[in-house]
This record gives sequence, structure tokens and C-alpha cells, in this order.
Amino acid sequence: MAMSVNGSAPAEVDVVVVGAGFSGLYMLYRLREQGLDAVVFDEASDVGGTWYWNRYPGARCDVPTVDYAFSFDPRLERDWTWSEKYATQPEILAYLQHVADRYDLRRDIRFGTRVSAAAWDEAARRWRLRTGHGDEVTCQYYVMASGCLSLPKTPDIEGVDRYRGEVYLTGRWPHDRVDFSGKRVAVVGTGSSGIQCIPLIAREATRLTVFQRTPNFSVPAHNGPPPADRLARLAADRDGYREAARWSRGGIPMEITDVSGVTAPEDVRRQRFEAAWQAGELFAILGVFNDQGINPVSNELVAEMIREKIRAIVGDADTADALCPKDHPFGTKRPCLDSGYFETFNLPHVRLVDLRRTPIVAITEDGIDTTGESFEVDAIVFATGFDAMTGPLVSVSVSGMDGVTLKDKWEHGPATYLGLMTAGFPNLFMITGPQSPSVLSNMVVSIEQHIDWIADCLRRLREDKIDRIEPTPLAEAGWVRHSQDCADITLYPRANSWYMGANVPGKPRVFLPYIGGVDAYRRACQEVTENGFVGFRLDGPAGSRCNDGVIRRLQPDVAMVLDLMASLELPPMETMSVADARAFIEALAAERPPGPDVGEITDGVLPGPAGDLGYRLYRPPSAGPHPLIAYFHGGGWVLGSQDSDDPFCRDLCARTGAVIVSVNYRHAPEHRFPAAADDAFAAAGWIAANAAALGGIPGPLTVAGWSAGGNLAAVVCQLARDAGGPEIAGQLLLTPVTDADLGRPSYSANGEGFVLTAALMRWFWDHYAREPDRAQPKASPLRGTLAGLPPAVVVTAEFDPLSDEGGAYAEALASAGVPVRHIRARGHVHTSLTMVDAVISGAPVRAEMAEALGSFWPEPVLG
Ligand code: N01
Repeated sequence: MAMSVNGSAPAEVDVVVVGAGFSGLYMLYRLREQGLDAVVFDEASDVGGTWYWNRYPGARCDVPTVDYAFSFDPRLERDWTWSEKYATQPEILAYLQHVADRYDLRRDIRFGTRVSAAAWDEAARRWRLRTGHGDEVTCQYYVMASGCLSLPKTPDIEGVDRYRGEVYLTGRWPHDRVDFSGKRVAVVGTGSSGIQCIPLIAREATRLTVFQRTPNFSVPAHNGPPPADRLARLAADRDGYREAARWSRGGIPMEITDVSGVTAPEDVRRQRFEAAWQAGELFAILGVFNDQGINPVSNELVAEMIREKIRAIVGDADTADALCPKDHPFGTKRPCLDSGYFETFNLPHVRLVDLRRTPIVAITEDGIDTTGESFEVDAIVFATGFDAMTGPLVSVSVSGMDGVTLKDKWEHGPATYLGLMTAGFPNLFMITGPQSPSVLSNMVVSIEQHIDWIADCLRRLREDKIDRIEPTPLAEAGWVRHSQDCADITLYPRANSWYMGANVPGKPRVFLPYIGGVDAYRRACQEVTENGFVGFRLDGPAGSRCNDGVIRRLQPDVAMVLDLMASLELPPMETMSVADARAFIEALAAERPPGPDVGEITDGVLPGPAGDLGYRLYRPPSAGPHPLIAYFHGGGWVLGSQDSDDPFCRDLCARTGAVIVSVNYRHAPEHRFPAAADDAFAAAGWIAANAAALGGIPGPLTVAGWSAGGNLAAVVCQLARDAGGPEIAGQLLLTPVTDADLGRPSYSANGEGFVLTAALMRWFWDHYAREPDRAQPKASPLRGTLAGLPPAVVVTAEFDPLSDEGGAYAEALASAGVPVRHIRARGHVHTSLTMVDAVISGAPVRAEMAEALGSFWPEPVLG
């Protein structure tokens, strides 16, 4: 049996660790290994952290226990056998007690001790901590291993203190067994804790009333012996299995499906869902389709199949309906694993009270009053959750540089570098802090990764005689932005979840964990150290150094596309023949998502200066007439067609409510400069002249184009101005070619690795225009006269060789008195904004573009 060891706190140590759960125990182990002098403080009277406090009936982990265990010592794994697929709280607590004893950790843990305040002393380069016992401890490094879900939310319900019966909080459950036999019990809250304890409380109570505010998705755990397949894989190759976990998306080795919910046939959908339902694992049900976390249609398929299950289990139709979650996409609130939860509502003495219909008015001396009824109860169990992730960190007064507290710094949401440290708080580490994978992953894998990183960091600092480490504001801001970018392409921000801080009144609504994946995150942490502690300022007696920078600047989905393309090891396009390059572009186009539906799409031909030109017309569903856009596709004047930009044109049509006429002009090298420009100008004239017949509003025409098409759109505007028509309302230039000068800095900074390369751009120019022609404004519109041109929306992508010339065109237009809106697409490459439905982070940029186009047209128009 575990024993609490207590001694007085030492006055001075190398490292103080707060928390003696999984994190604190392993941290202490690693610190000792390095010969560092460390002490751990914990408020509890024993080890265990979350597993010490959450002793409510039915408490278990929701990650299979063979995965939810330390991997740092193979002998520990060999000597410990889990009895169930999902171990109970007592078994997990026993495991942690075993770990503490096995490595003789208790002698450096002070139980029953809370750290009440911590302050950084810059002159001494030490943290000064005060404990609840009044002791002061100083240390060089301060590690907050205080857990993500360790600060229970106080039930924010009127009258809670008035109640005279028994009150229990799942997150602070008594150590002695609670017997509900013969009692009328209320449970408030239906998150993981409520859903786990409700079936067990129902076994004892004479009457159980469940007060539900938001129904939750839950799948059966199918608990039993540890999964045989996992055990076999571990037995065959333990190291390989654990390494696979470390480099997996969620911290458990799993195959990622490539089946999309949107495109899979119904039988495949059902079969995949049933398999996941039977597996009884969170990551299985969260990975039925590869797009369920980002695509609402795919997500709803899974959600509805779960609702069907709930309706099939629960006998009473009204109760079943009330138990069906409808207000958030599946997975965006933590789904639960249960053992007989929905079945419990079929018991005659169990009743569900839907607080959405009849909210709680107050807690009274005898029970709970709702707007519909009064419930007298003998005991109330609050399963009302936690002030998650940031709560445990800011509930202690932690003050860093210049006395600024963490609470003040994070008033509008947490800001961390890698979820490990925060600027202004030197030598303070957080284990599984905000903006790290933490609660979205197998916690133990993430805990080990953080602690290994910290231990390795401290070793290196000592070797280099560094005694102070702090992330830079630039690095931190970059990581916060990246973390947010990752969340923004998912459905998660749509839910009022504790992931969003939405369960605590007044807490900023920010997505707290890092959703980019354990593997991607681990890679980022490794790169930071391998490249000389990118984004950290390091100080020591011998001086300071700082390799400042941002570790992730690409949009996460753009990075995924680039990784995928790199893995295909394709030959560079400029080494292909023109015919092969065209065939390659067509093959790529066939693989893409189609883009949104529009009212009507028709193909036609229009007269060009040297023969007919094909065009494709996109009409919004409404009657019209609509604004009219002449559109020119990208492809370096050599490649592309109406097909290549089809998803983008659909998107443009759907967003702007305009008729889009996508023109196929003549291509080089068969038809060199100025054929494409002449075709584009002629097409614009014809489209303007035939506006009414095309469904457009007669009058000024809008021109638009992407890349080389952007070049043509810009040229058309200059030609139209000079020729006195057609009248142009505005120009949308998406990552346009504006100048033949390939010497701009963006050519060298972004010339390789971002799809459109400097070499490919050279290839395009060589095919399109002879050297002497390139300086003409008809090829390089930046060199033309810009005064008197129509208003422009210029979009540049951060990682595009063309970004500087696009920016230069926007500036030059503005200098010439032309109204310009310059949209800078952060983290994008030349091609990513047109990858509709494949690169989701492009959608807000296209929305901004569409909104800007609206300013060209007199009346607001809806498609
Ligand atoms: O807390 P929760 P939890 N009046 O926040 C309701 C992990 N965990 O302790 O959704 C009425 O999820 C609240 O309603 P609403 C796991 O990560 C894991 O259950 O805000 N109701 C909700 O129903 C989990 O996600 C396991 O409308 C009120 C519930 O209380 C996380 O811990 C086991 C209310 C709170 O649900 C938290 O789970 C347990 C009010 N005033 C926990 N205030 C494993 O299986 C709140 N609610 C490993």
C-alpha cells in the first residue's frame, strides 16, 4: 500500500516539479537520471494525479490501457500486466503507486503540499516558490506537471450552497466508498464522468434522475480483457510498437483511412462505421472517414449513425431523442466511451431531465427545481467538468518578468511556444500545456515526449553552460498562430466545448490543444532543437544567443499537400515535354474534389482574333441578371484549360453570385506572345458585348485570372483603357505574373519547394515570349502605365516566387491612384488558393476575395 512520505521542503533545488501524476513521476525519474536535485510537490496525499482524485464509480481510462502506460522502461512493461482493455481507476492508481515505489520516487515528493505562488527573480535567475505551508523554495527550473483536467469547475448553479443532502463532485470523490443504496440520487452533467458513473449509480440508487444540459456522443467501450491483437504486436516487437505510437497521429499506432465519407458508397460507410462501433475505441470512431473532422457532410454521416444506435437502444422515443446530440459536430466535444450508458435509461427508476426544455431554476434545501418540476433528492453528484488546460496553470499566482502574472498574460487566451514554455517566464516548463497535443492524444505518449524534450533540453543547457532559457515573442506568436491555423481547418471551433474554454463562464473562447497531430508536433519539437533552439533566447555566464524564428509558417493543409507531392518524387515539370506536362496537369485535375455546385454550367465558343475560343460559363442558381466576370485560367500560358480551373470558377461563382465566363485562350509554345493576350482582350470585348445573352448585367465587365491568367487580366485592363473599351469594373489578380524580372527576392526565397519553382517559371517564360518581347507591358504589365486602370484586388501568396511582383503591382497601382485591395494569403503557395475543398485554409482568403469583388458592383448581389 502506498505511503505518503513527507519531509520539510528543501530551501534550494535545481528543479521543482508540481504534480505527482504520470507527468510528475516521470519528470522526477528523468531529472534524477541527470543528477539534478529535484523535489515534487502535490496537494494530494499520494501519487496519481487525476487518478488520485477521480475515484467516482466507473472511472476508467478511455484509451486502451496497454497504450496508456509508460514506455520508457521495457522492464516496467514486462513486469506489469493490465487486467482489462480499459483499466479502472484503482488499477491505474495502483500502477502509478508501483512506478513510484519501483523507482524510489517518493523520497523526493512532498505530499499535502500546494505551491501557492511562484515568482521569477531575474537578478538571481531563480524561481522563488511559496508552499501552502509557508515554506519558501528556490529553484533554477520550475516544471508545472499539474495536469490538464485537474481543476474541477465549481458548479455554477444558483443555490448550490443551500442544499442539505449529500453532495459529491466526480473530480474530488471521497476515498471511502459512497453507498447510494436506498437513496434518491441526482447526477448533473453528462460528459465522460457523468456517462461513466450513471450506470453504476443506477445499480444502487432507488431513483436516479439525470440532469442533462447537452447530450453527448458516446460509443460502447466493449470492455473486457486487453485486446489480443495489441498484446501480440507488443510481444512481437515492443520497441517497434512504441515507436509507431510516438510517430502516430494520436499516440496510438493506427492506420489512417483514405476513405472519404462524402464519396464512399453507402455500404462502405455502414461497414466502416459498424467496425468502429464494434471496436469500442475512440480513435476508431473518430477515424471512420478521413474527412469527418473537417467536412460537415461527412461528419453528419457518422453523427447520424450514432443517433440511430441511440434510438435503437433507448426504449422511450422522447428520451432517446433528448439523448441524441444535435448541436455540435461529432468529435468536436470529447466523445465518451461507455458501459451500458444509454441502456440505463430503459430502467424504470432512471429518468432523464432535459435541461434544454426545462432548465434548472435553483438548487433548494431538498433538491433541484427546474422550470417544469421540483425534484427531492438525497444526494447530488456534480459531474460538471473542469477548468481545463489553462485553469490549473493560472490558478496559482505565477509571476514572470517584471512581475507580470501568467493569468494576466493569458487574459485573452493562452500563448505558448510548443505548449512547453511561454515568453516572459524564463525556465518555466509546462507538461502537456495549451497548444500541445495533450488532451487530443494518448496523454501518456504526449507526457513522455514533453518530458524527454525537457530533459534533453536541460542536459544541453548544462553542457553549453546556459542557465536561462526563454522563448521569443516572435516564435511564440508564430506557434500560437500555427496552432490556431490547425484548429481553423477543422470543425472543432464550432462546438461549445471545454477544448474551446466554452464550459467556463468568462473564459476566452480559444481552441486550447494542438490538433496537428502527435507526429507533426514531435517533428516540430525536434526541428526546434536540431536547428539550434529555434525561437529560444539562451543566456549563460559566457553570453547570450538567440536563433529567432518561427518553426511552422505554412498553412497546415498546404504543408500536407507539399509533403504528399514530395513523397511522390515526381520529375520537375520543367524537365518534361510540353505534352507530358499537359497530360500530368489533366491527370491531377481528375483527382481533385469538384468544387461547389452552381446553378448551371455550359460550354460554348466565342470568336477570337485567330479562330474560335472555347469557354465555360458558370451561372448562379438565382434568376439574374448577375455581374459578369471574364476569367483567364493559370498554367504559365502553356498549360491549363477551362477544366484546370473548374473548381475555382465554381467557387468564385458560388461566392460572388456572378456569372463566370472562363475563356480558353491560345497556348504557347504553339502560339507565342502576344497570342494569349490578344485572345484575352478579344474575349473580354465579346463577353462585354454579349453580357445580356450570357445572363450578365450589361455594363462594365469584371476581369479575373490566376497566375498567367492574372497576367492576362491585368493586360486586358491596360489594353481596354488604351482602346477606350470594353469598360472594366474591376480586376481580380490572383497570384499574378506581372513582370519578367526573375531577380526579385521572392524568387530566391520561394524558388524551390513550393510547387511553382523559379525554374518552372523560367520554362514558362521561355515558351511564352522571346526575351526582347518580355519587357513590353503586354507581357509585363508592371512596366506599363498604370494610371486610369480599374480598381484592383491583388492576391499574393506568402510562399510564392511571384509574391514580390504581385505586391509590386499592387503598390504601383496604388501609387498611380488606382484603388487597390491587396490580400496577402499567409502560409499559402502559388497553387494552394485554387485547391478548392482540398486546401481548406484557402477558403477564408477566397471569401475575402469575393467580398472585395463585391465592391466593384453597384448592388449587393447574392447567388
Ligand atoms: O466534464 P465535461 P467531464 N448545469 O465538461 C454539464 C476527461 N475524462 O468531467 O455540455 C448543468 O465533459 C455539461 O453540460 P454542457 C475527458 O477528456 C475522461 O465529464 O456544458 N449542466 C456537461 O454535460 C472528458 O472530456 C474520462 O452543456 C452542467 C458536463 O456537465 C473530460 O475529462 C473520464 C453545468 C460536464 O462534462 C471532462 O469530462 C472522465 C450546469 N451549470 C473525464 N455545468 C475517461 O474516460 C456543466 N454541466 C478517461
